[in-house]
Amino acid sequence: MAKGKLFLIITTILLVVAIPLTVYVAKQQQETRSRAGGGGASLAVQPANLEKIINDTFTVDIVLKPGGFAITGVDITFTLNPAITEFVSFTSRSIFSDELISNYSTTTGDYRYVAVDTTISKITEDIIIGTLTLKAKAVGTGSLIFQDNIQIVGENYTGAIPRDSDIHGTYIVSLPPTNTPIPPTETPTPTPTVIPSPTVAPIPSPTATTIPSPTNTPIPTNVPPTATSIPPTVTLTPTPTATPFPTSMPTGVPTITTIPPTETPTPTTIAIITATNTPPLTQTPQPGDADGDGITTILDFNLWRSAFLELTTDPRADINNDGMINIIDFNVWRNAFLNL
Ligand SMILES: [Ca+2]
Ligand SMILES: [Ca+2]
Repeated sequence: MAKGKLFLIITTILLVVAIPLTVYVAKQQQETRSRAGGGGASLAVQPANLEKIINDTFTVDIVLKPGGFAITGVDITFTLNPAITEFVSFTSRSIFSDELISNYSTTTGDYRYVAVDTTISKITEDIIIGTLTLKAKAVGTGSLIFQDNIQIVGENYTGAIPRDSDIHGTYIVSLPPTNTPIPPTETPTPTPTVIPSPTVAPIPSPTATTIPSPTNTPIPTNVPPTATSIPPTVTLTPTPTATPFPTSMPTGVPTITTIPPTETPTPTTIAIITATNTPPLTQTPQPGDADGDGITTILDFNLWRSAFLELTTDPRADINNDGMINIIDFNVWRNAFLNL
């Protein structure tokens, strides 16, 4: 009986421990699976929200989140609000072997960063691409927006990798706290002396001078001097004589209004000519366009890379059609992509 009881107790203990353990392990496996097959790659700016004082210089990191993919190239554009935050610099962390474009446009506030990796390495973990230095330029809300035309390419994936939602940045710039000038005023001796002097000075001097002078003028209204002051105003009657000029003006106006109507037909004809010119321009073939979608992008690079590393046997990777897939094809693509 004692042995049976002991067996029962041990079995119960084992069950109590085993059930939660099994649930825990199952949950962990599920989480790992969901991470691996995540929504897609995305970008984030860190920190995403900051409050800054005007003229402050600060840095934010641009982070690439592969989301379960093996990243081999990025074509990123993010837009700043140049009226609020001034671009100072972008320091790349050189995580890709080839940085093709790293450029800021002061006119649009766009920063474009294009980098590919021509080696066998690829990015599978969240990583900082570079650090952006900004300066709080004016009071308001600045922003850092990742653009929709961003392309991310990766190993074993044809075309652009699906995108998960990006984390954009918001930077609030305000004036230095008005409390700073107040502290000095709090110092006992100087403040009291400053306050009384301005308050006394403005009130007596202007009020005294203004009040007497008008009050004096109304009183002598009966006195001839006031009458003499009216004549000067009468001398202004020459101004009405100026009215003849306006009358001549209108006569000039009608002649002008007739000219515009005759010119308006001409623009309409120009518009038709430009429309007819547009179709033939679209017929130019694109060098470096390995996938044949009409544009040279990092997707073409990725197609070449996969075949070059013998991960695929896509004949389209032979960009210059010489029967070989080698770095010459990469160079053709690169020259075309960079318009060299
Ligand atoms: Ca293409
Ligand atoms: Ca070739």
